[in-house]
Amino acid sequence: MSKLVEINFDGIVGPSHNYAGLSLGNIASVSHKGDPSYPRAAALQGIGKMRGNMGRGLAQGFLLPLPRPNEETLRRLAVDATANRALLAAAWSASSMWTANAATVSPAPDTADGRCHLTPANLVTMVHRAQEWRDTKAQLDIAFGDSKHFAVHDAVPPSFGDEGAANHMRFCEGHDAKGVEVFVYGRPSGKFPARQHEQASRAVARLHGLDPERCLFIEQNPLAIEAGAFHNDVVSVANERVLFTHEEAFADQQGAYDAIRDAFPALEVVEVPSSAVSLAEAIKTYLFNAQLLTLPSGEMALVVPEECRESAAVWSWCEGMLASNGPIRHVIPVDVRQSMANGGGPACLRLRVVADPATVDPRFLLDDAKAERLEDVIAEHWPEQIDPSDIGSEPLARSVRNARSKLLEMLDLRELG
Ligand code: SUG
Repeated sequence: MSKLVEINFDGIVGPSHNYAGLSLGNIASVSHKGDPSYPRAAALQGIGKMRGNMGRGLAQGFLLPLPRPNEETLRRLAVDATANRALLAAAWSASSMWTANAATVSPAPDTADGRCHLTPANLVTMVHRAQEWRDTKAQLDIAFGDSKHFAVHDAVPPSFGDEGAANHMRFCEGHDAKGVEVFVYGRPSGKFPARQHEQASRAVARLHGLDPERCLFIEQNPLAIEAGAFHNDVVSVANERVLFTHEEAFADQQGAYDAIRDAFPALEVVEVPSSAVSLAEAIKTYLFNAQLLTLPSGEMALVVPEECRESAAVWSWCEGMLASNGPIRHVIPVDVRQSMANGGGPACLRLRVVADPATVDPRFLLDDAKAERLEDVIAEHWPEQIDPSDIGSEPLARSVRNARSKLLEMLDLRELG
């Protein structure tokens, strides 16, 4: 008898983690452009977050950094010493750490063939992210290679931008029950790109064999995109029957609640009003880029970035929420500052997959002993600091490649070399 649980697959922060200002519309990425980065600390912060969730009794997996610098990108874009720094940095980016953009996942209870379906995101809007999906798929093919339980698709064609689970929410009574899947898309309107195209979301829903009565397509508020919410998961997050959202997340806020409630009557909305936390403050602190988790006790916890505790408005809203009788009973701050400075909070760093852990390749699952081994490899081989001028240097390229091969060796995943 298979036991479906939510497993969070966090991206291990790669050894080339750096701040290149590559993501127009992502305020943190643009404003930290050129800062020195600390890949070792970044990766250890990520492991710390995974350890925290494991310690709470939750299933934890991980995905690996992709090969960087990406020789194929350098070759296909003819990037040499005369090319601009941004193109060079794109080929070096460690952006696959944000696995909420790795794929969209529809758990087995939602799909026509009763398997869990995964579609890697094409990420076409940003050049540094568009190079990810084939290598991501290679990992998904292994981790979820049991075709009795999983189906891994190719990304949808590039004409329609797809950013994966960052724009996807699932409502259900329990993770193992039939769900209602909500796809949030954007429409181009102002100075920033809308990265999720409605037609990409619709294609993913068809590929996954979702019941049209149990999926919804909702437009993100263009004002949220303009304020820096380049993905829906910067302004809302769902878990089981709860939608935790900013008041200005959707183009038609009340219409969104009504549509979800029609399909899923048990919906509970926890809405943060703009009068308590402005859109700008929500985007700065990433209050909504939180992991909303059901603990083994049945209570829900919100794992937020430390930055939330430093904002008087956000923290007093959280305290007020905890004092009330709402469905979210715990708020847990975590330090993922290295990722945050590139616009990636706790929710960006994980891909949720509902599955029986026994059906997943165990090499991608974490336990305490493996977490310790990961920490050892990172402490020994990840660069301590990268300055922007180091990007492109041959000695750094060698050290980054070597760090990744040590990791693959330790995990017995050399086939991803
Ligand atoms: O795609 N940042 C990522 C952050 C992704 C966050 N993911 C979610 N919201 N789910 C992005 O914008 C910055 C890289 C740089 O500038 O060096 C970057 O790619």
